Amino acid sequence: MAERKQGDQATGVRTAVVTQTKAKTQKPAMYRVLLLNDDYTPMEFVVYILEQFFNKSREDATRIMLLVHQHGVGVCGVYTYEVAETKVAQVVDTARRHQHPLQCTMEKD
Ligand code: TYC
Repeated sequence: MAERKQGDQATGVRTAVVTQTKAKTQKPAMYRVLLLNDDYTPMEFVVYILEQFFNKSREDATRIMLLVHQHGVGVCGVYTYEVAETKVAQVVDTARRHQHPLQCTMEKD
């Protein structure tokens, strides 16, 4: 009879070691895009911004706009860094072209 390796001498049960390696991909850091309230930007313009750049329905856009109006700040969406940066730039650029003081910023989620 062939000699058995250590570990299965008594029982004949063979064991194996399984090592789990760390996933090579990392989830990208995400950033919240925030709208800030002010006293001058028309409500309808804020709703338009939320529909146009954040793909919100009129109902969701109105709800977010009112939330910002009442609380001073609100989240429009959560995106990767480059997408969030682009959205902030589009909002600020569009607001300035329409001569509205609307402020939009981003922060790490
Ligand atoms: N407070 C503005 C008004 O009364 C409306 C407004 C809402 C402005 C949200 C900015 O992010 C904003 N016309």
